Amino acid sequence: MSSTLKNDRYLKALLKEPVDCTPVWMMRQAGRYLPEYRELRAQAGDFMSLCKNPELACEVTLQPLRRFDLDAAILFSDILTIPDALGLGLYFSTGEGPCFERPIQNTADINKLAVFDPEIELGYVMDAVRTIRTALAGQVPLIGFSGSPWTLATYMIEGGSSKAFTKIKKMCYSDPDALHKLLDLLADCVIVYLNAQIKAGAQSVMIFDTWGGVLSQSCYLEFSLRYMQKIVDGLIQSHENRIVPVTLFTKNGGQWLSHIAATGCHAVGIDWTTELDTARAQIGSQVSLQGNMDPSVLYAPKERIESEVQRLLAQYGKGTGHIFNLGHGIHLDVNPEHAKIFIDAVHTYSKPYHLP
Ligand code: 1CP
Repeated sequence: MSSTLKNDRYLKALLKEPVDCTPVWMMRQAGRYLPEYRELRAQAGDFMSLCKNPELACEVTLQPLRRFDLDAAILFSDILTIPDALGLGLYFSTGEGPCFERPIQNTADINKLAVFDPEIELGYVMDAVRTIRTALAGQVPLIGFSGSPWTLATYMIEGGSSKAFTKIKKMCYSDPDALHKLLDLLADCVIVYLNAQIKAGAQSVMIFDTWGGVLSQSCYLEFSLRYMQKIVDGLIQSHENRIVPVTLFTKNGGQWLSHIAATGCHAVGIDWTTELDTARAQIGSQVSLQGNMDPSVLYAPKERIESEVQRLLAQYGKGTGHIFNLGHGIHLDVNPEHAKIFIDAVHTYSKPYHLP
């Protein structure tokens, strides 16, 4: 596999090496806001059929790169492949989001779980990574990803998406030992899963802790960050003669930045509720920052999108160490033309910030 990259801005910024302009990609950049995605998804039938077919997963990964000047590709898959591989029976019912046939209901259910072989149980993900890497032909780096143990556990215990997280939060206080057992196993699963993605060709990895921000500080440290720390410690550090940078993103985790940076990750994702200058002052000497434009800005007219990009670039200030992104996934009803305006604006207006 060739490791020559035509555009390595994203990897360089993650490692705080100088770049010519600020790299940019968008969380959920492949997906339902793109008409070409909706067309392919209608043909495939359902979302998991897209994920389980490496050629289709590759096609969907590349769709946004054909439209926009993105600096990274992200594997098209989902965080819930892990619970599926653990035997919970994932399905997506129309309009309801993810569901499990067999959610975790008691300690006995947790005791039955065992770490899988990712090349077997999640072989379709590794095939997708290999197919995408070949198809990218060094155009931009490929990001692999996983959910954090806490975020995966919320889906496994609540049985799907949740707003109040009552079952798992009850467990934090009524049966913490059982929850720790589950989170520890999930951390082991994430380690083997991400290491397999790295060996298959992922050049950087990101951990999505979408629901860590619903916890109190002490519960966050005990039930979420502790297991992300275990993962950071267990990941392959370099592959193909390159460091494999790790990004941790706890949505609504702005009050815990110094704890997150202390894990030894390379970059910390921030959402729009945290200011880039505050975050840089706090942890910018240790890690790079990814973020943080409110995805709703993409509903605004061109001039407003451009002025918001300029404001955020000025807020980060001069030098490397910033990966521009949205603070969370792109909304389903955004006009793709607005995404293009956003991406081009980042490249155009960031150049002065990278002059020597
Ligand atoms: O076509 C469809 O109907 C499926 C919609 C969809 C898509 C496009 C789902 C279902 N997952 C995805 C892809 C996906 N999911 C990616 C692809 C790469 C990209 O372009 O970014 C990634 C990285 C994810 C990760 C993911 N899935 C997260 C973490 C990131 C985040 O957005 O916070 C979470 C929480 C999920 C769970 C999930 N997957 C899908 C749904 C509807 C949900 C539930 C979200 C919720 O509980 O609110």
